[in-house]
Amino acid sequence: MSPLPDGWMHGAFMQIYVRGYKDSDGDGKGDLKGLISQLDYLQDLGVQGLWLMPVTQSEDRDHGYAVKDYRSIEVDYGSQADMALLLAQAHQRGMGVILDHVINHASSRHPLFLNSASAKLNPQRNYFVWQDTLPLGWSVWGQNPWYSSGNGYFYAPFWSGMPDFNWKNEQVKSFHHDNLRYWLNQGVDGFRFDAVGNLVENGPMAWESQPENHAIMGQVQDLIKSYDKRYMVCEAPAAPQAFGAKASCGSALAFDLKDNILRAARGDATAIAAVSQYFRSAPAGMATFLANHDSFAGERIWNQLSGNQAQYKMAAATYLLLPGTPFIYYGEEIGMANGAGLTGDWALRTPMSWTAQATGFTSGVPFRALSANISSNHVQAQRGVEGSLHSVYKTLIGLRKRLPSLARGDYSAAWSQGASMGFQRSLGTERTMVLYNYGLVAQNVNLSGLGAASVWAAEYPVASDLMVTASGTASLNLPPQSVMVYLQRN
Ligand SMILES: [Ca+2]
Ligand SMILES: [Ca+2]
Repeated sequence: MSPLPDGWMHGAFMQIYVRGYKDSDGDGKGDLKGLISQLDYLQDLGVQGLWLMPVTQSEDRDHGYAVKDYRSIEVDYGSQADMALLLAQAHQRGMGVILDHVINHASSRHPLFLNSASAKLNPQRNYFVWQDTLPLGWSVWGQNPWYSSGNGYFYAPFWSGMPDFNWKNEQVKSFHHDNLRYWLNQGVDGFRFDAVGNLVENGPMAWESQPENHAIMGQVQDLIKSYDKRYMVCEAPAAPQAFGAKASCGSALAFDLKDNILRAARGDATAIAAVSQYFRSAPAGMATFLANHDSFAGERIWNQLSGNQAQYKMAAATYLLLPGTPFIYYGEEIGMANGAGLTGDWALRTPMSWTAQATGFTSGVPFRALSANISSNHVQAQRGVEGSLHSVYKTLIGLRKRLPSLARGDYSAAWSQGASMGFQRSLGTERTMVLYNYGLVAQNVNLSGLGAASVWAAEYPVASDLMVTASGTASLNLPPQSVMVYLQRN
């Protein structure tokens, strides 16, 4: 039985790069013990789930996606005992922990690949994708994905050091299912699956989002859901909603929503309309987010919004109050900027800004440059400070926690008009209404279709009740760059 409360997976998650989060032993690299020491911080923020980027042994010894072992913990991060302690401590705080599972590829130093590459007749040859002669006509993201090993060509679209598994081989399925069970049996609460759009290849023009991928992930979902209160979410940037469907992953990261949220935060009426419509058709299990660890998904939000805090708060208020499961990227809640002097993915994967100096992260020398705005944007400066980004995140996460309709209710009555939008959420008898004005001037909005003569209490911010007329209409004034949350009383 899971120790977690029902519906825990509809609360806010924190995506954590363990190497960058908190160092416990002074070697300059974050680790599991360091993360455990910050669980109180995460609980206080209201987080209900943690997504840990890969934590098992990797060849890269950095991001961890070049997996060398699917079971033993990365030595920089700690031990199996540390993982068990993390799970126990997180569960005590009502938080679930999901692990990044790299299902499409492994490190070229993984024993299975070394065997596979050793000889054409090796019994493990077919764990990976091989051709005797160089296949022609392939271009994946502008590159030839085939590499020579001396006795054939293997397929590795992400990097020659990360060859793709052969998902047409049933043994590959068993291998991954066994590893998933291994972690589930230890009490892990689920997984984030990497690159599920790339599982099966059917030819040079058919290497992405192939129909077989959905069946593979549907079977994975069956396995995971056979355990109590587990959760999974998939990464499929090219087709998020198809993988978010019930018969596929059941939940997928909403790559097709984040840019419109940021445009909405800047006041773009077309984007505001698109955001208001998104969950009318998108699977309710979509996982919303603004940015993550990959530069293809954008820079740190602080950089994307040029440090505009009012817009930043509007973006947060948008995805934290929509359906689905929101994923916060570590440091986002304090407006951490890209790393100083870094480019690409490294700029997004810097030590967490706990205090104004590196000493908040490590007593040693940090493994990478710090965030460019650590002197101004750090936890110590913002925690408990009214109006800070941290306080706004905490308040919004708290609203989602306190009002179950916001966390997992239906989505209805969505509208937008210029710089404003609104929607209702309902679960059982609880009905909430969320209203936004992204514009720089106040907006008067006329609402209709509300319960005749109903009364709505302002849950956020403090405001007077909203009184609905006998014909079900109400009008109110939305201040510039504001969000209002109402709860129906009768
Ligand atoms: Ca360490
Ligand atoms: Ca593949």
